[in-house]
Formats: sequence, C-alpha cells, structure tokens
Amino acid sequence: MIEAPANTAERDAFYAAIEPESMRALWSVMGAIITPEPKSNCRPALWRYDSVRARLIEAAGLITAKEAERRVLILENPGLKGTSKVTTSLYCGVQLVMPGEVAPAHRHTQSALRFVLESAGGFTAVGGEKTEMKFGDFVITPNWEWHDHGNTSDAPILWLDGLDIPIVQFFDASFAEGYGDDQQPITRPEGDSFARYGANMMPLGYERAVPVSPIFNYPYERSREALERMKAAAEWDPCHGLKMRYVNPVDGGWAMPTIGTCLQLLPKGFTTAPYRATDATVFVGVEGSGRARIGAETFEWGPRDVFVVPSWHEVVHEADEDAVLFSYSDRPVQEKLGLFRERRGNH
Ligand code: GTQ
Repeated sequence: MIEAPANTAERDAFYAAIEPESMRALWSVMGAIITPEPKSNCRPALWRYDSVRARLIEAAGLITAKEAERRVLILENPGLKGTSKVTTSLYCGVQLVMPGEVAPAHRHTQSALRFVLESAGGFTAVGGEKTEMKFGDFVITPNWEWHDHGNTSDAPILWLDGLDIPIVQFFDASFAEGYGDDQQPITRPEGDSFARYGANMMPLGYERAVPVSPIFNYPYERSREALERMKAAAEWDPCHGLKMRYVNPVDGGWAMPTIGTCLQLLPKGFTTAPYRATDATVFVGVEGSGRARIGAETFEWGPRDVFVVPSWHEVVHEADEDAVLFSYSDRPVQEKLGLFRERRGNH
C-alpha cells in the first residue's frame, strides 16, 4: 500500500473545503484505514489477581452488589483507555459478590462468559435454571436470557466476566432491561441442562433455535480431567501444548457465537513455538505458573492472573510447572467472516 500523497496548500484547501460537505479524499487516509497488517491500539498487558481482588474488596466497602447492579472492575486495556475494552472487540471484568448478596436479574443482547476464580459457594441463574459456580467452571449467559447471581457461602465469590460488549456496540444492537425482582423464578432443576446436553447425548428430535450451546456450565472438573488423561499420550502441539476448544454439542461449533473459549495445558518445562493470530486473546492463569513473551515484552503469570495478547503479536509461552490456561477471543466471528488468519513459527 502506498503512502499518502504529499500535502500541498492547494490539496489542504480542498480537503478543508469538502469536510463540511461530509466528504473525505480516500487517498489522504487510505494507508491508515487499509493497513498491510493488523494495526491496533490494543497493547499486551497483565493484571495480577491479588491487586484486582484487593481493589474489589475495597469496592465492597463503597457499594453493594444490588446498588451497583454488578460490582465489577473492568480490566481496561492500557492502549484503549476510556473504552471499557480489554481488546478492540471484547470486554473483560472481574465481579465480586459478597456473602448473602445477589446481583439482581436483568438481560441484555450482549453475551457473557463467566470463568470462576474463587468460590466457596455461589450460583448464577440463567433461563430459569440455577448452576453452582465452582473454581474453573466456564459458565455461559446467552444473549437476551435473564440472569442473576448470588453468593450462598460465607466467603467472597469472584469470577471473570468476558462479554462481547464492543461487538454489540459496533453493530449498534444493544438492548437491556431489568427484571424488576432480585431473582428470576426457578423453573428447572439444577443440572437439567447438563443432563440433557452434557452427556454426549441429547433429547431425540432436539433442535436449537439459537446459535449458542445449550450447556451453560462446563464444569472445570470434567475439562481438567480430559487434559490430564490426554497428557499421557504426550501429543503436544508445538504452538499450544494441549489446547482444547469448548464446543456446542448441537453442531460441534464454538460454544458461543461471538466468543471462542479454550482450555490448555502446558507441561512443566514446555516452551511453545512462536505463534500469531488475528484474534486478540485474553488468557487466564488457572493452575501453575509461567511466562508469556509477547513481542519484546515478558509477562510472568500465576493462578488467576489475566493477560492479553493483541492481534498479530507473536507469543511464546513457557511453563515452569504443569500449567493450565483458560482463554477467549473473537475467533468465531472472524471465522464466520472469513477473516481469521494465523501464523505458526517464525515465517
Ligand atoms: O453479570 O450480567 O461484567 O451485565 C458486565 C455486564 C457483568 C453481568 C459484567 C453485565 C454483567
């Protein structure tokens, strides 16, 4: 792509003249809007869980979950200040519900994932069914479903919220409303969805109208066990170690239409081959520790720390001990639009 042609007094006057008429000369901006490679303000960044947690506990002294509606600290990308974005297309927050509190029922067209960071007992209710939230569980709130959360234990419950807020914003398609009551009525027994759709079976004749998985809690215990058993075969992907995609059992696609989620195991001492992809990715440390080399920067991570690899930034992961990472990105959207690209290795 060629650089913008030189400015002259005459050209500048022309640009200024057409601006009030809501026109712009393509040749003056072309290189900036059609870049030869992804160009983003999104920066590599890491948040330590201890710091985020301490700020949330501080916030709990300032506001209740009910008054806040959701007591969440947004993890805002330092390159995207003021936008409430963790990457250009996705949102990330950490939510705290104190013992006995509820986050009142509401619904919105944004889809959410929860990844449980700390729990002695708490639930989220979606579409008339409650699910217990345990450490490492990946829980889905599909778009436009009523949802409320509660803490039934005597210790704080914290989880990570991943939402497609910037995508919905991009399409100007946001709708939201409160339920009017703290909690929605519970109409289905706990575990019903998992029984119906999570046992490699589903009700005969079942057809899904919406493009999201009917399983709304993927328990960590099951996912972690799969990784542990596969470890024995030692068939490591050079770029990812052992990386598993959460699937929608109805069609084998991603569990959510706008957010792709994965759980990955890097064995002790493993160093990945360099990898880059167009889907900026949010990683969450689950077990163990390691470091991510992102371009020229290095980020040391431990359990519950969160870090971001921006689009088309080369990443190398190193594990100090057997390490588990949860991650999410907009890959399902890019795949549907034919935009997703990746490069394995250095070339
Ligand atoms: O729990 O419903 O972090 O609506 C941001 C918006 C969480 C939620 C967030 C939300 C929620």
